[in-house]
Amino acid sequence: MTGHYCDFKNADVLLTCGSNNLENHPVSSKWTQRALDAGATWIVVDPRFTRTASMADIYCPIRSGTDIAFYGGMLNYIIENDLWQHEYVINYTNASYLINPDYDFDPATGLFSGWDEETHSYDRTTWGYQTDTETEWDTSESGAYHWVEGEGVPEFTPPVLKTPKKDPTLQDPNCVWQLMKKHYSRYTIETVCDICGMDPETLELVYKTYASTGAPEKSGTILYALGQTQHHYGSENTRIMTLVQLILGNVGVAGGGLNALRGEPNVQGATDMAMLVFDFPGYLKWPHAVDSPDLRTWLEGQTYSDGFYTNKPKFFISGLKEWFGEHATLENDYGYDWLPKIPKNGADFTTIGTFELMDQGIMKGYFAWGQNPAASDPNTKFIRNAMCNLDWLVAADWTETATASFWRAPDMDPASIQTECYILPAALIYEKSGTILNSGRWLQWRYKAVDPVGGAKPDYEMCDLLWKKIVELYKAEGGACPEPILNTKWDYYVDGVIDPRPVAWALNGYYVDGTDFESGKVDLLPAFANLAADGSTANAMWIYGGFYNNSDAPLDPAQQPIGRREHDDPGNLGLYPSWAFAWPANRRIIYNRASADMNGKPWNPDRVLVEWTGTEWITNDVPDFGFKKTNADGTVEMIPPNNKAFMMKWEQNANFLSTGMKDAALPEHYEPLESPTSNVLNGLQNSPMIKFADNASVQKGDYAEYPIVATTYSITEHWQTGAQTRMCPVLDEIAPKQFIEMSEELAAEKGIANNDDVRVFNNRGSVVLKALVTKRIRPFTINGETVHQVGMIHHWDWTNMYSTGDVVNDLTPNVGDPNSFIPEYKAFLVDVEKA
Ligand SMILES: Nc1nc2c(c(=O)[nH]1)N[C@H]1C(S)=C(S)[C@@H](COP(=O)(O)OP(=O)(O)OC[C@H]3O[C@@H](n4cnc5c(=O)[nH]c(N)nc54)[C@H](O)[C@@H]3O)O[C@H]1N2
Ligand SMILES: Nc1nc2c(c(=O)[nH]1)N[C@H]1C(S)=C(S)[C@@H](COP(=O)(O)OP(=O)(O)OC[C@H]3O[C@@H](n4cnc5c(=O)[nH]c(N)nc54)[C@H](O)[C@@H]3O)O[C@H]1N2
Ligand SMILES: [Mo]
Repeated sequence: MTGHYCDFKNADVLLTCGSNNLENHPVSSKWTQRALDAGATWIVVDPRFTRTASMADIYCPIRSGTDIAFYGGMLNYIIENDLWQHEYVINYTNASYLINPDYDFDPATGLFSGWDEETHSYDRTTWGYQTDTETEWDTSESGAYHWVEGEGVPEFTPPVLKTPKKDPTLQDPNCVWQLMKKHYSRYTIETVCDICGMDPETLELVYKTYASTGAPEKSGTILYALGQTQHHYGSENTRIMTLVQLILGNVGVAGGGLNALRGEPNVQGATDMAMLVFDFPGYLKWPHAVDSPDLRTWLEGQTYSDGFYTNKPKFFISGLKEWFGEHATLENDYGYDWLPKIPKNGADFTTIGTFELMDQGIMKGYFAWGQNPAASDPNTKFIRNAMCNLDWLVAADWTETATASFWRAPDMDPASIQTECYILPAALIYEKSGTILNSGRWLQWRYKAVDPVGGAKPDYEMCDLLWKKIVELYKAEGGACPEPILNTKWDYYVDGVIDPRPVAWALNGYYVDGTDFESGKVDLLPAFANLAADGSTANAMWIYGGFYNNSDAPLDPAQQPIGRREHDDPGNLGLYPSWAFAWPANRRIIYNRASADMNGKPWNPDRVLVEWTGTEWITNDVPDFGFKKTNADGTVEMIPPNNKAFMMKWEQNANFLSTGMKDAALPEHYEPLESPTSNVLNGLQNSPMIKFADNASVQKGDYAEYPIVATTYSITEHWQTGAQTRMCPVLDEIAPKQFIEMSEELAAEKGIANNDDVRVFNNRGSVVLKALVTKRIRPFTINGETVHQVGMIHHWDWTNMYSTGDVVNDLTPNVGDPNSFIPEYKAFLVDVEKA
């Protein structure tokens, strides 16, 4: 999230699209309700009339998988009707930047320029800017980048700042604005309705209502989650929402922003910590065998030419310093060579790729640690069978999940499966302490309430036991490459016992001199601004810098910024800066410079995040821009307003057209892998970069055989695979059975009555669920034909003592997005019949 839950109350218009936030994120409703009480309008866009929709002012149905068409149409509507925020777009975005004249998008082929059929990827050169001037970093004694020359800083050639050519009148045919305008001019109301299936009046009302937030003083917020992300173009779905929010001037303002309602506790923290295969903690890039074989190539490839990421070497070297401690030195590139490198085809090691490796017998051992892929991952029948090829499987969980007992699934033959399965009993959240982050990026400390039951242990204790054994073996036997293991810093103990508080010191960062974890003496860094690239600071997660910085009480979370619980609220905007700690730097609304005009005057005087008085900045939120500087003589000077509102980009302006994504320069509509219609917007059915679609395991189904669009989702009463909630008899009593929602029309066509058992099937699997025949789902008219959609909840499997059922993921396709590798759980084809 760029904002946080409390900020919903500041919105003039709320748009929930691709989330059922009342059901899945109930606390958000407290803040959306405050907006409604203050007169806001709420729009919900969802294939079905959800519990959230029942509270909204406007409900707009949409066929699953077509959100890019919906938002592309909105962009077109806003541009055509001149409803965009001119001053914001011209000054704070790259709308005026000139793009390479060879840039092109061809609707006939559905491809952007630079497509290479052989490598099946884009060369993104033609999506880049035309350069105006080139500036080298000033590393002289008085220069801003003098630190590059410092002792201990590894040698690298700093990047050259290539300032792009611009046309502030936005008239040049090669400027981003004109290219974007042309691109979305194809997305007319009629075309969008044909693709998405809503009626033109409703669609226009949605567009008009949301576009009203283009007025400078108005703000609109978008709440989204899996309805947007779980598609093979899920990242582009997310990006097109950014385009809408930028064109309306809704990013960086109170009551605006892109608000992904996060899922599992603690998915925000896990993502920060590099749960994704291509990440290094704090959203830095993990070393790659081809792109960054050594430290120098990493530094040269990753360091930005301008903006805040010019500091990346400081974050990364401090990261290595924490990873390898005293063993990380300038001479050995701070241990860079000891980090494993992502091989050329890194996709193999994503979740979907992992099971292909298992299927091929290449991956022989598997840890399912606090996850239940035999029920939660796509194409679970294939996954169960792939698991049979494992020599061993370890499940660290508090209960015997479907994964731990995959061999016991109704369709398996245990006698023929040789996999050795272990369960490590895990303590649950109430039985251990540590940090957790909410959707708004707030770090909070959780205290242990009770001791773990039986032999269960906190996950970090299990890791520690495992780690010690591995080190012991490497010490005794050497092995192929013992250095990475033997040189890793692992001293997170208090009185000899593994403990999350020393981990917090590492996450916050500290001065290496003056710190010795083992004796408990730490010199914690005030903030990430204090990080250095010369080995003098260590930090496991630069974005957390400052959350745990009180060196006088290193063992007491309550005396740290993370432990604050004050209610002060400057500006009365729900910022609560003294409640817990929000990364980065306790900033509640990211890009908050964009909340004020070029003179630093807030667009809305009642929603002041930052304001330039003429001599200084008023700051209700922590400023997200260079707002002051310290001179050589130590005096501090305020920096007057300028156009640098997005300092995490090297341009310091937000991007509409961009080279940042692998699959498109501008988000473009493609159909889901399995779709009931053909793509009418361009000549390509699926995104050219869809991942894993050629794998035999996918078994793509066709419309002729499986004519019904299906989606999956959650309900309040259960949690994901139900491993936890189906163990609660009260929850099973409220929500005892897995159901499929279908329209009255489809039910009549198939001779199905409410509460009947229904078989749902496609090439991958077949499951039996209860029919929930409802008016909440209506048939769509898509490109002139009637198309039915159904929705299924997915909280069941064969395990559990109270409530069992079929695994809905037996039906979902194991294809993914090329940027995030998220599976396409939200749109695929099935057929149904009375069981
Ligand atoms: N009680 C409870 N709370 C939960 C969870 C739970 O299992 N139970 N899970 C947690 C987790 S891990 C997560 S990630 C979040 C998920 O939070 P949400 O994303 O809010 O939950 P979902 O129910 O998966 O899907 C949201 C909506 O997307 C709609 N949808 C389906 N396809 C499309 C589409 O193509 N476009 C659009 N616009 N909408 C579509 C569905 O009809 C559904 O109403 O919830 C978290 N909260
Ligand atoms: N069809 C379909 N499939 C989906 C989705 C969908 O919308 N549709 N949603 C997807 C999403 S967003 C998600 S996040 C995934 C979720 O997928 P999973 O994470 O595989 O599902 P959970 O049921 O949340 O499993 C979490 C497991 O962790 C255990 N656990 C809880 N606390 C702890 C702990 O402290 N330590 C340890 N070691 N274990 C613990 C629980 O008992 C449970 O077995 O499912 C995905 N699958
Ligand atoms: Mo999730």
